[in-house]
Amino acid sequence: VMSTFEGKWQMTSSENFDAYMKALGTSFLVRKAAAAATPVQDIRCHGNGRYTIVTITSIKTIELNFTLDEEFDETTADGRQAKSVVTMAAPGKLVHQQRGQPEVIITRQLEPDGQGFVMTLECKGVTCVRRYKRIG
Ligand code: DKA
Repeated sequence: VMSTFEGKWQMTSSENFDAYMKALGTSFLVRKAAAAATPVQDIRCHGNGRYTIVTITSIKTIELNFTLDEEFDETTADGRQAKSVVTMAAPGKLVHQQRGQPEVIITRQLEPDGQGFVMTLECKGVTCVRRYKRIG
């Protein structure tokens, strides 16, 4: 059925996001603005491992284009430059590594029913967990 990341997803909960952003070195004002955001992620699969992830908030919209297993240059939401790579580590488990200063690993794990995913963001031993539910 819908056991795919393709679709639109709305954030429903977030834990430890402020601590994660502090570990990234994000400024106070950006942390406060980001904490207030309830993002929608629009994920599209174009075939041959090509993906687009658009993260929409009232502050800004961030578009990520990548091919699985291929390194790309990324400017992150908070303005860091990274050499990034995204892999499908297991079916329904997308792992996004941002190699830079500091190192970040972002995992999206699809729920078995395909109606939600858990996003885990890790930096310097600090882990943030954000849950998303399917809205389209
Ligand atoms: C996520 O996709 C984590 C990133 C959210 C970015 C919010 C906007 C940040 C503005 C600096 O859930």
